[in-house]
Amino acid sequence: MLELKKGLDILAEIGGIRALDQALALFEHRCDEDARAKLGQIAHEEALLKIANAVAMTEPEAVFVNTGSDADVQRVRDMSLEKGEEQALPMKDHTIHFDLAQEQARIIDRTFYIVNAGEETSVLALKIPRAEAYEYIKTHMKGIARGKTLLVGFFSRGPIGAPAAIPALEITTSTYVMHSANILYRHVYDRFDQEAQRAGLFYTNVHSEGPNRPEDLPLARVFMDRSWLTTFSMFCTYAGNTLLLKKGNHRFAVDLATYFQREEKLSEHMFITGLTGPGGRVTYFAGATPSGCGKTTTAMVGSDFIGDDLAQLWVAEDGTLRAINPECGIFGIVQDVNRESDPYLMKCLREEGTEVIWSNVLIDEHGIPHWVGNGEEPPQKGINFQGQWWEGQTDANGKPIPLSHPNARCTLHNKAIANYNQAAAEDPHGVAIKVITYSGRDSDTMPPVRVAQTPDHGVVIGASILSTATATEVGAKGVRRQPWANEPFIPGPLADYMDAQFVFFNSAKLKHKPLMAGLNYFLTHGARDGEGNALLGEKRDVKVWLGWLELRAHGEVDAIETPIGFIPRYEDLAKLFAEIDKEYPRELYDKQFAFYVDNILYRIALQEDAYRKEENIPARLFAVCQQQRQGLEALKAKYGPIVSVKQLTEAAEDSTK
Ligand code: SPV
Ligand code: MN
Repeated sequence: MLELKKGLDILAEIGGIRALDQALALFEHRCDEDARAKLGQIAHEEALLKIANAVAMTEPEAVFVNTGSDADVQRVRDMSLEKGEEQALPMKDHTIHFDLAQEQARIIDRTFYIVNAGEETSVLALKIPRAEAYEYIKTHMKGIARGKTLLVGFFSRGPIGAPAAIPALEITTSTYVMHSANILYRHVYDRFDQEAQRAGLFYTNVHSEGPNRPEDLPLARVFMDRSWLTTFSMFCTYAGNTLLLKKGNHRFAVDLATYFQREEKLSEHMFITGLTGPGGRVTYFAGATPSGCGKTTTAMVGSDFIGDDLAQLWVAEDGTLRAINPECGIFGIVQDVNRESDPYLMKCLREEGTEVIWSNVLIDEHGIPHWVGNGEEPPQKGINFQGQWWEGQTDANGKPIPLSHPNARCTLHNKAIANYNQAAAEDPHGVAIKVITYSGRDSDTMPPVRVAQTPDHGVVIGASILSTATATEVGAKGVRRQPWANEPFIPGPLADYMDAQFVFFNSAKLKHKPLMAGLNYFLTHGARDGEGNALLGEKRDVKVWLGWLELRAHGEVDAIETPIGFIPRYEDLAKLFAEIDKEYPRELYDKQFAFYVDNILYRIALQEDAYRKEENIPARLFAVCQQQRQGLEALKAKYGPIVSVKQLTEAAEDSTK
């Protein structure tokens, strides 16, 4: 069980500042008048101590306090250009930032949870004993900011005042990190004290890139101190490792939901988007997708986009499920973003008027960013994540080097995106979520869409997400289990997280239960009696799968019940495809929704085997697996290993007779 404020407070121990008067004396000594005046507006003692200890530990030459004022935001941007962490591009308000070639993604091998004796973590994560982490941080972060300016920012993870919003401090020597925070998060400097009071806590993030040389990268670390809600990050720059307001604090939010707010809150790796249905109604979805599996694209399909990465969910007084986006911008993968599938995003990226930080794309001789899959004529040469690049360039193993890194990204404020519903996104009441989706990268097993019969079945869909490795993690390979697509960010044992999910979705307080659905866009021809790895579907079909769920959430379409959930009828899908001007042959439907029973059984066994290796996994998971297996085996006994939709329909009718 996790306990807050337990064990040595590493930051305070290294900083040595224990009382407010010591903090103020330090500010007097280390800060100029401007910084002192700004800090003077903050009364929250614990926050001032955190800031003072970060200053005392890192020993910067100067401190810059970012209040979020226009002048401060501009100053951070200017500093970044002066320092060289970013370069200006010809397009107004566009800059480029490069991370070292060896650090193009999250460094999962150097990312640790700091634990007290006896505290358990997810079997899929790394942990480090508190005393060891203390030694490491003391050795490497003491004085790490010498000669640099330490930037201090006050942010809110969510619309200010929302029940699930939590304030956070970002303290970093990196101007790029602070510039990114200015775009991706809401400032709360003016109301930090009240918000920290209301939320009862705040997060702290301390980062320094150090000398930013490849030779320091083996020493790079990302540490999450779960007990003190504080992150430490050093010798790295990629935002997923350094802007820990994002996934570092998300991990803490997962802990809080799992251990202290069961039945009330969830913290998920989900997009939030609204889809307009019949009569102009807007139905909100929250969807989990592993990093690099199309989460941003799915979110953009909505008419009322809210967020593309994280969702804080809670049960409101009226029994509805509500959600806010802790962020207000996107740090999105640009590979395959093009005019056809992502028109709104493309407009922001290719036309003047939006502030954009590009990272790890190719910059051509005219200063124009390019990336793989943008549907445009590629340049023959330029500068990319590894330096000079030319068409045909190969690495040490003779492998072609791509024009842009597959994890190259763009950072921009959501308000620039045409389908962003800013009023809804800023509403502290959140939006009412009616549909939850879970998807992975599954080439051969699950149908494009299925709806769980019960909350328990829904939780099991989330628990069973699989994905092939993506470029978002350094060194990741093969097919990975990605429970809830949140696995890289679940600090505690998966059993605890799973239990919290069962409790939440079955809670009597949650009077309006959301539909829980599995999505899969990645079925291939090869897996359905055809040939090759080409997909059976395409990006724009997502609108149909979501559209069908929208109707289903309002009870307006019937469905075929199967052991693994309800699947759509052909007629309903054909109508929705007609709305996007696409023919939908029955033959394609039959391929997409036929059950290859052995594949599904194999999948269930894989999940059971993996979960049996862990302690305390709720029995309900195995009960659902068992039920599904029996249903599937009965189908197989009757129809053989491949069951057509016609047979599934017949079986469903038989069972209700
Ligand atoms: C992801 O990889 O899931 C991201 C980017 O959203 S980051 O987590 O910041 O690395
Ligand atoms: Mn993400």
